Amino acid sequence: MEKKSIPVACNLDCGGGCPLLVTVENGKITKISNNPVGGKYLTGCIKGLQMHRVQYAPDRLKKPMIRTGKRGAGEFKEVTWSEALDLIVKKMKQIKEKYGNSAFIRLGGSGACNGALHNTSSLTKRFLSLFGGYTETDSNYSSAAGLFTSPFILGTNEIGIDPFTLDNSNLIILWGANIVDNRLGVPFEAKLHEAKSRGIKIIVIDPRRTSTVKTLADQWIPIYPGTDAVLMMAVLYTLIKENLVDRKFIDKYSYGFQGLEKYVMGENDNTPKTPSWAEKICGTPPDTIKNFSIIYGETHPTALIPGLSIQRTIGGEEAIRMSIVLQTATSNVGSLGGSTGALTWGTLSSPKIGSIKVPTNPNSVRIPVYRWPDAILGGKKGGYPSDIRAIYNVGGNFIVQGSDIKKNIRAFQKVEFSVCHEHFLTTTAKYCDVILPTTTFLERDDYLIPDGGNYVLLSRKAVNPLPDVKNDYEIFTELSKKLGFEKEFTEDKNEEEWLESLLEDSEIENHEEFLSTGIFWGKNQYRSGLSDFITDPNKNPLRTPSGKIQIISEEYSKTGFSSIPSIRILKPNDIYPLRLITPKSRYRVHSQNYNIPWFRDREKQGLWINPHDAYTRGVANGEKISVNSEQGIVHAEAIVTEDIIQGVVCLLEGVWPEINSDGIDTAGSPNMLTSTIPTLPSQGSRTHSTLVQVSKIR
Ligand SMILES: Nc1nc2c(c(=O)[nH]1)N[C@H]1C(S)=C(S)[C@@H](COP(=O)(O)OP(=O)(O)OC[C@H]3O[C@@H](n4cnc5c(=O)[nH]c(N)nc54)[C@H](O)[C@@H]3O)O[C@H]1N2
Ligand SMILES: Nc1nc2c(c(=O)[nH]1)N[C@H]1C(S)=C(S)[C@@H](COP(=O)(O)OP(=O)(O)OC[C@H]3O[C@@H](n4cnc5c(=O)[nH]c(N)nc54)[C@H](O)[C@@H]3O)O[C@H]1N2
Ligand SMILES: [Mo]
Repeated sequence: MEKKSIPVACNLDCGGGCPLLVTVENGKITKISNNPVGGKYLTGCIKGLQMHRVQYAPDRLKKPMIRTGKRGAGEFKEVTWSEALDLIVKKMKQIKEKYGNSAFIRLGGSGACNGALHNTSSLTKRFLSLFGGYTETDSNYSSAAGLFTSPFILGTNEIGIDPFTLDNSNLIILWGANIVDNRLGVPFEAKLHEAKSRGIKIIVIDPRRTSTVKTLADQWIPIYPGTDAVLMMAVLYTLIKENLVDRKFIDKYSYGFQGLEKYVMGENDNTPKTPSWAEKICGTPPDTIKNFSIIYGETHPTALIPGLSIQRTIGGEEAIRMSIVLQTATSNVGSLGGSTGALTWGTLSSPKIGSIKVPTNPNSVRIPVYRWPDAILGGKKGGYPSDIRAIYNVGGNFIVQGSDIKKNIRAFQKVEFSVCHEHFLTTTAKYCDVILPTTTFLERDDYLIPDGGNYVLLSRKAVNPLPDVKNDYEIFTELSKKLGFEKEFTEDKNEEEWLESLLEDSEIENHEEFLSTGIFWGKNQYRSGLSDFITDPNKNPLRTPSGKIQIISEEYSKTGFSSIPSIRILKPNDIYPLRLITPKSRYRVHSQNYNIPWFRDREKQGLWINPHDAYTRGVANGEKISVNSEQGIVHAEAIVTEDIIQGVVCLLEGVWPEINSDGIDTAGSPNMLTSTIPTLPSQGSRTHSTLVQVSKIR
């Protein structure tokens, strides 16, 4: 019996990037464990360690398929690769000839997005650019508002912290960050446990009592979603009142504080932004706000780690601005153990290693990703830059993950042609005309560039691919050949040669060591974004008009919004009195794993609702309820729980919908309820700003 242990890197986009060891016996995976090279801090989670359940799922796609029934019906015939690829080539040529290149849109997001070579987004962009161009989906679902806003304030998006810097923190604030389930950088959870055992206080601000609250927090501060900027204003008010702002630091490193101070103290509008003022909007008791502000102002350094959640709301841009303001006012920016207050996940550079290049898109048409269905349905007449006729989807399940599922379905129904590369017959795949079965990261060699952490990993092919399944790279190579640009796509390199050249193009000097240990650690694991600026602001000014932190930004006001941080929130009303949040599940990566019973059975599916809200609606735990929003209706089971505050309900994202003949989803899929109207000016996602009503189904 042959038994091997093979190093792989988990390429699931769940906030991680973990070195794993796969035990293979007679060609079959028998175990996945942590690779000791990751040490104490780089350890896998349940999704990576149980990845064999995905690999060997009976519903993995095994053959190319062409649609035979109506779109969405799930009726396909299995075909040969040449039949499938020939049809794609024929359709792509026809559409290009008739409408031009902007008629193609690229969709795709989370699937294998951290590979150096097998990177769904880079490969698709490369292929479509060499084909002559396409309509690009700009920014991303995750962090559009944050990434848009921070450069106005800080001049850069190199703004994160390495998880190891928590060794130096004396207070840690997880502001809408559910580290235990979402990771947001692999070492964070272990580092938080260490901080806790050192006696460092950890405060979590979240509408839910999350696993992070339960296992790590000293204090849980509840808040209504989408109101973080309000709470932050009241914290700033208290810090000013209690003389806990660092005026010297503010003067030296920032621009415009006095303007914001006037606003916060109510000098312009007679409304001081006091804790009692804030309570009415964000629901947090004034004493809690006051005590929290004092602890925060008195403890240094403090790492304020925002989740991405606070900016996936209407006005999420303002929450990011204010969180930078708070860290500036308390002189925590750029110090070891502090943070900038801006997004920390994926906002520091990774060690240099080559990655497959994306040529410039010859067709410079772009639309914000959050609006892809609007762009398809609206076209040029609706004010969008192109009339889209074809969808090329790789590494995304956008019908489920995009907001407003019914709209997404209409968009897929409108186009003339759609293709996807997939592992499974997802909801999105069901609406495609051609589906190409593709490999998992366990079936190919790659390097992994994680989103949070100063290291790169080697990922070896652990098992042979299913017999008729191909790598995305291979698929695009074959299509390029048929379309006449194979040489440009491959640069005459096979996958092995690519991997050699990407490693050549890296800062890794000792290749042998990397290839045997499977890990390369960047030189410094204690980076704190903007520390150079803080050390010497004259020598290293920020790339902002003032060279300093722009608490007031005249540039920002050119976007049509206030030059000083302001407040924009979605207020509940009589028809839709409840705020719906749709966070991540611990057992899924977005919609991945939903189809695998083992993962689904780990967690109760349904709508989290507070006992008070359930009682006033006559709903008992486990009963069927209807959740309505302007966009749609979901039927689900009520999970009556104190783990969510009154006035807020929660459906975990990533549920494949089951839409009945009345247009109602009976699986509990949150994007049936969300809207594609983005937060502005970033055009970012606002999935945590949705208003709903809940009623009992009688
Ligand atoms: N297990 C798992 N982990 C993941 C992912 C996954 O699919 N599964 N996806 C990864 C990806 S791509 C991303 S972008 C990140 C996303 O990371 P986040 O956006 O931070 O994740 P969420 O789970 O949406 O929200 C985090 C927490 O914020 C709370 N919350 C929601 N709205 C608000 C609000 O307005 N204010 C405050 N204070 N709290 C709020 C939620 O209750 C939740 O506990 O996660 C990554 N990690
Ligand atoms: N309501 C609500 N909606 C949300 C969010 C939310 O918080 N609430 N979060 C948003 C966020 S932050 C994100 S990032 C998006 C994610 O949105 P998506 O990117 O659509 O998310 P996934 O469900 O992970 O889809 C990835 C798909 O890629 C496939 N895949 C995996 N590996 C490979 C591969 O190697 N090759 C190919 N060809 N395919 C592969 C998987 O099978 C899966 O179907 O969702 C967004 N949607
Ligand atoms: Mo994301």
